[in-house]
Amino acid sequence: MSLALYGHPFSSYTQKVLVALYENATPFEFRCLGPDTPEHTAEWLRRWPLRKFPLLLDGERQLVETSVIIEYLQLAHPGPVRLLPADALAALDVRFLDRFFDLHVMDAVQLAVDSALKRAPTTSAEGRALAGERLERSYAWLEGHLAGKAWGAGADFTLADCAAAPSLFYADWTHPIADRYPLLRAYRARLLARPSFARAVEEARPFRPLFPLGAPDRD
Ligand SMILES: N[C@@H](CCC(=O)N[C@@H](CS)C(=O)NCC(=O)O)C(=O)O
Repeated sequence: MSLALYGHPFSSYTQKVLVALYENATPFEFRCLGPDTPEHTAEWLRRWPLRKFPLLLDGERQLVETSVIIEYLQLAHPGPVRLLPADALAALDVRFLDRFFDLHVMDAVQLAVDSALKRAPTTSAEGRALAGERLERSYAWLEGHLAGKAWGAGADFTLADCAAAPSLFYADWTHPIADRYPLLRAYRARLLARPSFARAVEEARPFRPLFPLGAPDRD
């Protein structure tokens, strides 16, 4: 069955799935949710009225929630890069880190972004300050966690890194990762150099003016 992904190149959660697809050179059609292709938006909303993207279509099977989508890709379209380890306990560590990046990094970024867009009950300044406090706690924990690791969960690139790449990318734009976190800064740089994520970042570059907090002139 052919795969189709509904999403947007600048969206962090779309990028999380794009990284998984690019890692294994999995063929798929990208259906961009934008003003030029209203038919994709209509189909996405028909299929997922909860209005969250990305959404993956595999024939008539549809999947939402990026962690589930990537688990599905590992099961139904596996490639040379195993995104979930075969060992069940090692896979649990990977799932934990995936949750960490979504809940303790990306959610904080989202709070700052939503506040800036007036989609949250906090002012832009309050949202950014709260996000900064949360991100500081996450950065400190990650700095300790990353000691001795090449990738988020150890020696291999996994689902955890698919989640880490866009979340740390945008987190650093929201609340810069300070010099006191050298391992975390180096990990973010390694993620940016990984061809799968480098490609996603390039494809999203034209949309940088959309970042409501102002995109810095780097990366
Ligand atoms: N937990 C969801 C989060 C998806 C999500 O929040 N996607 C954002 C785009 S990056 C979205 O749909 N935003 C639209 C909105 O919240 O209205 C997942 O992992 O797929």
